[in-house]
Amino acid sequence: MVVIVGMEGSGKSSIISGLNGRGVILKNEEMHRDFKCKYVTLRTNEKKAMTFSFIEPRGVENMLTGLSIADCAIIVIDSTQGYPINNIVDSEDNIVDPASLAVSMGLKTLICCVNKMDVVGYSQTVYNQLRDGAITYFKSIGIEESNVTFVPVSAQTGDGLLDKSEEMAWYEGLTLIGQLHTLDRESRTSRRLRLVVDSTEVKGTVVLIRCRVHYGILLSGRRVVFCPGNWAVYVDKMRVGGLEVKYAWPGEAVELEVKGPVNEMMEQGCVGAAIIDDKLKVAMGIEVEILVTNSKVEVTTGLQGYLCSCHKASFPVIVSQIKESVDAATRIRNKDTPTSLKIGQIGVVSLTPLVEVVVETVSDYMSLGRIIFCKEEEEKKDVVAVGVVVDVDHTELPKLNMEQLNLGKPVRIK
Ligand SMILES: Nc1nc2c(ncn2[C@@H]2O[C@H](COP(=O)(O)OP(=O)(O)O)[C@@H](O)[C@H]2O)c(=O)[nH]1
Ligand SMILES: [Mg+2]
Repeated sequence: MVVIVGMEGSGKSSIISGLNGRGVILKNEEMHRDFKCKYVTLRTNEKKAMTFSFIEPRGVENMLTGLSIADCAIIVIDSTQGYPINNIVDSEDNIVDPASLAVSMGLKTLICCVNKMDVVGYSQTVYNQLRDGAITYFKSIGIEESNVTFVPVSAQTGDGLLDKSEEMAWYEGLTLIGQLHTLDRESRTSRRLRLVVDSTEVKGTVVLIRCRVHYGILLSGRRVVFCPGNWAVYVDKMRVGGLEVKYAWPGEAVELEVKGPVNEMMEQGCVGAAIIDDKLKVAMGIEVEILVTNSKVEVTTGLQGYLCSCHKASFPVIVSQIKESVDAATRIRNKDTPTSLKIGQIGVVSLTPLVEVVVETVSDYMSLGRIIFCKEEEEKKDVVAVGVVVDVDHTELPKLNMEQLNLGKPVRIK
C-alpha cells in the first residue's frame, strides 16, 4: 500500500491518474468506514506485473490514518514551491508536515516526487535546488538521505511517470513506476497471518466477519483465532468484493462466513492469526516512541487519551511513564528522564491500555505497530502525538482446546 501525501494542489490526484495510464484499475473502494480517502488499486502491465494500492487521504486526520497503513509514502512537491517548510504547522500550530509524520510513524521508504517539472521548463538546476533544500530539511527531522528517492515528474504531460522523459534526459534515475517496482513486495505475504476485524454480523445461522488481511495469506477452510477474546472460528467460505475466493492476500478486505450460533460479537480491532502456528497476545503495557504534534497539550505521566491505530478505531490508555527523550535529527535516545514532552519533541513513553487490546511492535508487523495518540474520542479527534510501538508487555494465550475447534462454529476459549 502506497500513501500519497503533499500540499493541496501539488498534484497527488494527477499523479495517480497518470500512473493509471498503462494499467488496470482493479478497485476503487472506501478503505475504512470513517477514513476519507481515494483508494485505487492498480495492476501494472510492465514486464513484471504488480499490484499497487494507492491511498490519497483527504485532510490531516486522514493523512495520519493513510500513513499508518502504508508500506511506502510518496511525498509530492510542487516544483514551483519546493518543500513547503513554511507550512509544517496548521492554523492552530499543530504539526502537519507529511515528512515528519511519516518518519515518526516508522515509514522507511519515501519517494519524493518533484511534480510540475513542465512549469519550470524541466530545469535540472531548479530540480537540484529543490532536492538539496528538501534533503537539508529531511536530515533535520531524522530522515536519512539514503531512505529517500527523488523523482522529477510532470503529472500533466506524463513525463517521468511511466516512461523515461526526453525532456529530462539529464535525470538518470528510475521513473516513478520503475521506482515503485523496486519496493519489496514479498514482505507481507511471507509473514505469519494477521487479520483485523472491521465488523461482524449475524445473519440467521450464519456469522459474517468482515476483516482485512494485513500479513500472510488467508486460506478458506482454515481455522483462525481472534484476540482479544480468543475467538476460534472455522472459515467456511470467504468473499473478496462479493466473489467467493480460496485465498485472500495482504491489503484485501475479506468477508468470512462462519456457520453456527454466536451470542457475543467480536469487536472491531480484534486481530486474527492462524491457529496452529501462532499465538495472539493482549497488551498489558505498550512502549511507544512518539512525536508530540499538538501545540496545546504536553505529554506527562497520568495523561489519559485514546490510542487510534489503523486496526482499531480507538481505545483508552493512560501515560504511565515518560522514559527518555529522543534527538529529532539523529533519533538517538538521550538517556534522560524528562517530566514532559512538548510539541516537536520525541520521546519514549509507556502507556497502559485501559481495555483489552492487541498491538504489535512496528518491527514485527509494521502496520499494526503504528499509533495516533488523541486527547478526545470525539468526531474531530484532537491528535496529541504520533509514533510507533517499540515494545509490548504481553500475557500469553491460554492453551487451545482443539476439540472445541472442531465444532465448526465460533467458540470462546476460556
Ligand atoms: N502544469 C502542471 N499542472 C499540474 C501538474 N500536476 C497537476 N497539475 C495541476 O495542479 C492542480 C492540482 O492537481 P491535483 O492533482 O488535483 O492536486 P492534489 O490536490 O494534490 O490532488 C490541477 O489543476 C492539475 O491540473 C503538472 O505536472 N503540471
Ligand atoms: Mg487530490
